Order: sequence, then C-alpha cells, then structure tokens
Amino acid sequence: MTTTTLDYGHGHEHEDHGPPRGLKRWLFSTNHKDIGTMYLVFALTMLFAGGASAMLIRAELFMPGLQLLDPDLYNNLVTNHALIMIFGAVMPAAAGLANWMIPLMIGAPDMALPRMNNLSVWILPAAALMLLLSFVVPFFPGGGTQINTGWTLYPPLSLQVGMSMDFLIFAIHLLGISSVLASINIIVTIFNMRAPGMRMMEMPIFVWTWLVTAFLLILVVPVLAGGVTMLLFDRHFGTSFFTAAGGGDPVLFQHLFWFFGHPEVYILILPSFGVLASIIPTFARKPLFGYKSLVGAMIAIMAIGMVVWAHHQYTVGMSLGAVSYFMIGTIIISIPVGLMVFNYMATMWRGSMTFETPMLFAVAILLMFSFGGLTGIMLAVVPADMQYHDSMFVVAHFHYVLLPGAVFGLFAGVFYWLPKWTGNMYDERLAKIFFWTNVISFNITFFPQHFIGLAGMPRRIVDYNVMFTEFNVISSLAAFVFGLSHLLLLYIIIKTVRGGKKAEARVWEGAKGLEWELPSPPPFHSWTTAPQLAR
Ligand code: CU1
Repeated sequence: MTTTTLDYGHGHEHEDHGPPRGLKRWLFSTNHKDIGTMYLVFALTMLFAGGASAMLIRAELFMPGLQLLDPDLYNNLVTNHALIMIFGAVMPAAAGLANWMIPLMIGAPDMALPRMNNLSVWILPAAALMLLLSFVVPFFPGGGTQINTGWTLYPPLSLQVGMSMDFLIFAIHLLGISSVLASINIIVTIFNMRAPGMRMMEMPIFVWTWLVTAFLLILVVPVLAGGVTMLLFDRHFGTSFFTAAGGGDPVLFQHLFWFFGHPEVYILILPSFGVLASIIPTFARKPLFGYKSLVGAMIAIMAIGMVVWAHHQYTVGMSLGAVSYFMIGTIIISIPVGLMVFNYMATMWRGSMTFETPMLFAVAILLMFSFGGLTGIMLAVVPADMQYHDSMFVVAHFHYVLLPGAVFGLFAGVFYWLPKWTGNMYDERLAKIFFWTNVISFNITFFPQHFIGLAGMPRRIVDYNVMFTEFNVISSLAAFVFGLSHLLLLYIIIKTVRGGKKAEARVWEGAKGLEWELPSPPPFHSWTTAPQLAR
C-alpha cells in the first residue's frame, strides 16, 4: 500500500496523514466543499458590510432635512451598497451553494478544475479590498472626490470622479475574472463530470440553473469589463468613447452597462430558483412539476434576457421603434419567468406540505417575487416608465425582485443544506423567528417606497420633500429591524456549525425529493429508470 507524503514546506520527517489543516487547509484548498464554505463565509461578511451601508442610507432618509451625511457620501454609500450586495454577497453566496452541491448532485468527486476553483475564491478578498479602497480613498488628503454615480457608473459624471473610480474599475475587473473562471469551472464540471449514465435532462434543476447562469456570466461579464475599461481609457489615456466633445457618446456606456446589467438580474435570480426546485418537492412530498418546461423556460430567459437591456434607458431619447421593441421584449420575458413560478406552485398543488423554514421561505418568495414581477411589467411600459424613471418606485421594484428572488432563496438554501453540510440540525424555532421578522420587516421597509415613488420622490437624492415624511419614517424603522434580524441569522448559523442536535441521515423526514437529489450512487442500470427520476 502506498502512502502519500504531502510536503507544504515544513520539512517534517513524519508522513502526513490526511489533508492539510489549519490555515493551509483554506489557503491551498482544492476541495469543493471547503471552497464552497469560503464563498459562503465571504458572502456573509459582505452581506453585513452592504447591510451597514443600507442602514446609513435609511438613517439619512429617516426624516427630511436630517442631513447626517454629506450628499456625496450618501451617493457613495448608494454605490457601494449595490456593488457589495451584488458582487460581494449574492453572487459569491450562490457560487458557494454551487460549489457545495453541484458535484454532490451530479455524482462528481470534485469540481473539474479544482486549482482554478481556489483562484476564483481567493480573488474575491483582493477585489473586496479594492472596493473598500474605492470607498475610503476620498477621505485621505489628495484622495479626490467620492463615487457619486451609483453602481451604474454613467459618464460624464464617472469621468469626473477622482481616483476612487480607478480602484472601483479594478475591483470590477477582479470580480469579473473571478466570476468567469468560476463559470468555466461549473460548465466543464457539468459537461464532463456527471456520473456515468446521467444525461443532461436528468440533472437536478439546481444544476441546470447554474449551467444557464454560468453561460450568462461568460456572455455578459466581459462586456461590463470592456465598458469600464473604455471608461478607464477615457479617464486617463485620452480616448473619447463616452465624451461628446471628442466625438463619443455617453449613451454608448449605458448600452454596454445594461447589456451586462439586465442579464445580471437573471444571474442573481436563477441559482435561487434552482434552490426552490430542490426545496419545494421535498416539503410538498411530490415530484417537481414540469421538469422539461423549466429547462426550456431557463434557456428562453437566457436568450430573451440578453436582448431587452435598453428598458433601463427609455428616457435617453431612443427612436419609437427601439423603445417599442425593448418594451415588447421585456414584457415577453414575463412568460418564461411566470412559467417557473407556475411550475413551483403546481408542484405544491395537493402536496402534503409541511412548513419548515426552507419551505416558509419558498412560499414567501413565490408571493413576493411575483409582486416584484408585476411592478416590473409596469416599468416595462414606455409611457408609464417615463414617469417612474429614477423614482423610489424603481427602488421598491428591484428590491422586491432581488431580495425574494435572490437573497431569500439563498437563505432558504442555507437552511435546507446546513444539516447536510455540518451534520447538525439548526434551531428550527429560532429560524422561524428569523423568517417572520425578516420577511415582515422587509415588506414594511419596501412596500411604502412604491407609494412615495409614485408620488414623485426621486431616488439617489440625499433629501426629500416633507410630503414624503410618513412613509419614509415607516420604511426606515422597518429597515432597522430588517437589518438587525440578520444578527439572528448569524447566530443561528454559528450555533449550528459549532454543534447542536445531530442531523438525521434523512434530515427532512419522509422527504421524497432528497432521494433523487442527493444520490448515494445508485446502481447505474437504475439511474434512468428509478421511479424517483421519472418526473
Ligand atoms: Cu432590466
């Protein structure tokens, strides 16, 4: 029998038993589970960083005339809140679930490119440092002005920002490299590492959602990288891509940004919808409804989602033909998205449902996400959007899309899989308290913003008219509860990781979904014929 000697530079005499421990275990990790954990820890850290900026934003908007923050600092916080939540919290958390679950779901020993996997995750702290620098540099002497553009970084304003914009552009480059590497890894893993006999149309839907997401990322992230690189060239190297004085066009940047920005919404949402496809059959004790149509819907979302971007720019003065096309395309997207929601509801139909925390989140997600979808249709309509554009209504809309559609789905996935990851059961009572506090305070925070938006309160402005006071007070108070509720989430997770009741082998008692979802490899001949696989 051969034993492997692992030498990490210690020059130790003894044979090494097992994988490296301590810091080296994480630093040099090529293990999909450890890397998944690192993604999740990073995401949780960023959730609190992005949450802190949200708390400051809501504190500033608590009352008109407060002016706790300098207006540029306020807009800097708006910028950072978005970037940290999107690139720091949601995408890495989804990547954490992908790393943990995709190899397990397709019966692979690990990701296909484990060392690249290590690189993908360890680029993130560097990118976070660049983001942090972009935020704090203006506070040092000679640091220039703050990033007051919002995450959309539109020129000409972004051409006038000081050196913090350069740090931000570099952060976006790093985050983009990390995402593209991770996407390549996921695609190669899914195409090449499935258990023998497992066909594409037999993969769990979570794997499918990630396959589509990975393709979307590879298609659109380089366009954002190109856009911000052109911005960098305009800022420092004398080009005029976006400056009218040099023959350029600032609206070109908007097209490049939203060519990335709209599909990005699906990048954030699809992995969470994959989580729902795992959770709902388990707690409804029924097979997933309409597997093939779900795969088809996702591919349709990817295809149509890439050609509707300019619905974010109706007010820049496009031709009637152009805005009509983008309006119709956007409305058509609601069909495959609605189909996914329908299939999940049909899965629940006449199921013997129980409402453990993951399922509570799943049901709440379908309700609230559908509401965000409906306000999305309102915003897609050109003449109406002329009124809603850049109002708090838009803020309310996309928070109803992204919290239920992305963040809550990730929470649900964490609760669903924590017992599998840690071997311990989370505290169901505390988790339910978290669910209700979280979801109720979320709704009280964002629902009133529809009203003040429709009444004319603009977004990304540090102060507002007294007529909007009441709803802003309600929104801020609920936001503080919402923010604090995540401390309970942190407590529940730490408690589960450190111990607690041992999870049973079949965590979700009598759950049918788990059988096909987490295969302890069945005999190959039964792979395709097992009744659990027949959908
Ligand atoms: Cu969009």
